[in-house]
Formats: sequence, C-alpha cells, structure tokens
Amino acid sequence: MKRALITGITGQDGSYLAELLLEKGYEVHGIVRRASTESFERIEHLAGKIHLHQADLLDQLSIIDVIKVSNPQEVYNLAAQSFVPTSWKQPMLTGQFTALGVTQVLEAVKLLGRDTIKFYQASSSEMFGKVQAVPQIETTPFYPRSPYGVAKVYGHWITVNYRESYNMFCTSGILFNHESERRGKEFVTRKVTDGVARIKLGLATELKLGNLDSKRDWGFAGDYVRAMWLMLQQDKPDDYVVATNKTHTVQRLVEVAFTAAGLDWQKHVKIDPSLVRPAEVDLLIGDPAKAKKHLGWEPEVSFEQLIERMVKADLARLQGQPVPDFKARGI
Ligand code: NDP
Ligand code: GDR
Repeated sequence: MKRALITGITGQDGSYLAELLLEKGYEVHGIVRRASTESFERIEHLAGKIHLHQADLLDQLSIIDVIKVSNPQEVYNLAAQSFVPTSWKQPMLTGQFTALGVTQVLEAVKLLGRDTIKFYQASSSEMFGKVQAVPQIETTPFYPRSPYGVAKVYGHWITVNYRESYNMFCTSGILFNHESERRGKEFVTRKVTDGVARIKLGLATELKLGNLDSKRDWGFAGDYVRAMWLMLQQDKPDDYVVATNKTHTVQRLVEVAFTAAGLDWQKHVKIDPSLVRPAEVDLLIGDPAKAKKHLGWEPEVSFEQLIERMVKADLARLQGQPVPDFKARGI
C-alpha cells in the first residue's frame, strides 16, 4: 500500500487531496496544528480513514518525527499562510511559514528519505505578480507583489535547489487560483457566493468588496489536486503550471454569482477602499500546455459551473440543508 503525508490537510486543497488519495488506495497521513478549539471541518467526514499527527512547519523535530512515523513515499507540502492580505499584516510570520517552512520539510525529507520520497511543493501564480508575459508559463519570470508572493518564490526556488543539489525528487506545481464550496470565506469567490446567499435569504443587504477590475484564472480545486498527484507519478521531477487558460474580472465573478441567485449585483455591491491592496496583481492567466502534454491533465469544471455550484452550496448551508457534494468521490 502506498503511503502519503500531507501538510495542510485541514485546508481546502488538503481535504480534496486526502479524498483523492484514499480513493486511489493510499494510506493517508496528515499534519495538524494543536489549537484550543479543533477546526477540522473539511476533513471531519474522513475521520477514521486518515491518520493525523500533531506537528508544525516551524518545529523541525516534529516534522522529522512525523515523516519517520508515517514513512511516506510521497510528501505533499500544502501548509502555508495562504491569504495574501494577511501577508502585509504579518510579513514575518508569512516568511517563516510560507518560505522557510518549505526548507524545514525538505530538510526532513533529505534526512530521512532522500532517495525514496517524492516531494510536492504548492507554488502559486502569485509568483508572477506584475506579469512579464501573457499567458504565464513555467519559464515566465517572477515579479511577486506581496510578502506572500515573495515567500512563494523562495519556496519554489528552494524546491528546485534541493532537486538540483541533492538529486531529490522535488516537484513544484505552479497553481493558479482554485476554488470550491470548501474555500475559506475570506477569499473573494467564497466571500461573494456566501454574500449572495445571505442577501438572497434576507440575512444581509450588501456586500463590501475591494478591486473589481483585477483578473484571475479560476478553476476547481478538485481538478487541481488531481494535477498534484499526477506530478508525483512521473519518472522525473519538474515544474508545471496548472490553470484553465481563461481569465475573468472580479466584476464578472460578481455578475455570475448574483445572477445565479436571480439578483442584481449593482443593488448590493459596495466598494470599500480599505479592501484594496497596497500592490495588486492585475492579470493572471496560465497556459497549462505542459501539464496537458506530460501529465494528460485538463480541467473538467468551467468557471461558470464552479461559481453557480458554490452559490448553491452556500444557499443550502445557510438553510441548514445538506451541502451538495460536487466531488462525490464515494469514499
Ligand atoms: P488553506 O489556507 O485552505 O490551507 C492552509 C493549510 O496550511 C491549513 O491546513 C493550515 O492549517 C496549514 N498551516 C498553515 N500554517 C501552518 C503551520 N505553521 N504548520 C502546519 N500547518 C500549517 O490553503 P489552500 O488549501 O487553498 O492552499 C494549499 C496550498 O496551496 C497553500 O500553500 C497555498 O498557499 C497554495 N496555493 C493555493 C492556491 C489556491 O488557489 N487555493 C493557488 C496556489 C497555491 P490550520 O487549519 O491549522 O490553519
Ligand atoms: P488571491 O485570492 O489573492 O488571488 O490569492 P483572493 O480571492 O483573496 O483575491 C482575488 C482578487 O480579488 C480581489 N478582491 C478581493 N479579494 C478578497 N479576498 N476580498 C475582497 O473583498 C476583494 N475584493 C476584490 C483581490 O484584490 C484580488 O485581486 C489566492 C490564494 O489562494 C493564494 O494562496 C494563492 O496562491 C493564489 O490565489 C493563487
């Protein structure tokens, strides 16, 4: 039986990846942080099927210990401080978790399983920032625009460096924005779909947003974790862009979400200047041609399907109804 270790298993991607790996017959291990109140909502339905270990990215010994105990063939490093605005408020912590945290995991892998463990790093389209080419591909130069983006550039290059220095199997997936009904409510897609559902149900009247003009290449998280797994099934480590090759403004996202609930967005959306970022990433659009060619990967859910599904899920959740399981992985 194959064994995998996921850091960040309680996050959006961690929960989908855990499901995918279980479906493929893996023994799945995950790292969780101790908190006074447990918040394992996204993986509650997997209780008893996965193995959870207390550790923290910044506690080197705890990471080494978990790798020893779980003895994985694959390590997926998804843990990070992942919210861009927080990275301006907590730049040091973001650097420690999102940048140096990667080295901590790589060092543990080097120590314990350098020749046997395949390592995946969750890199990000935020590394392209002020974009130097359209669309963005694996070789497009990076120009990050936030402490988060800067930290992810470090995480990407340290992964490449361990690959080249120690001949380790280290792969970096440069993933563009991916969403789902499990997305944190602070990210714009979920903030909008949750806001739409609240307005529809009479629980709110307005939704405050920042910049409506920025463009993102949005896909479905379930599709993107499939790409992560495929990257570690290759014979050689490499870097891959994972995206849909389509881009939409935040305003278009708002229009699709409000229309899905039969509402007029212009009556409800207010611009709040405090939500505008000190430096914005204006345009992201990724070309996943390499992932398609080498991994056979393609996205299966369109932007409109994704947003409409998220609105439906938030309406159900707020009404106390079962939230539709769009993944329906049958585990
Ligand atoms: P989430 O914010 O939903 O999840 C982040 C995870 O990291 C949580 O499980 C969190 O644990 C964990 N974590 C944070 N800090 C630490 C730490 N010090 N020690 C251990 N665990 C920690 O992120 P996503 O699932 O959306 O993203 C997964 C990864 O992919 C992240 O690295 C993100 O930066 C990257 N990424 C995401 C994209 C997206 O569009 N979703 C696109 C490109 C990259 P806890 O629950 O305890 O907070
Ligand atoms: P992003 O995602 O920063 O691209 O990072 P987010 O959804 O936060 O922002 C997308 C765009 O929407 C604009 N925006 C708002 N954003 C938020 N969060 N809240 C608002 O009210 C709002 N109004 C407008 C933003 O300015 C931005 O242009 C995500 C994260 O998952 C990262 O971890 C990941 O690496 C990248 O995607 C790829």
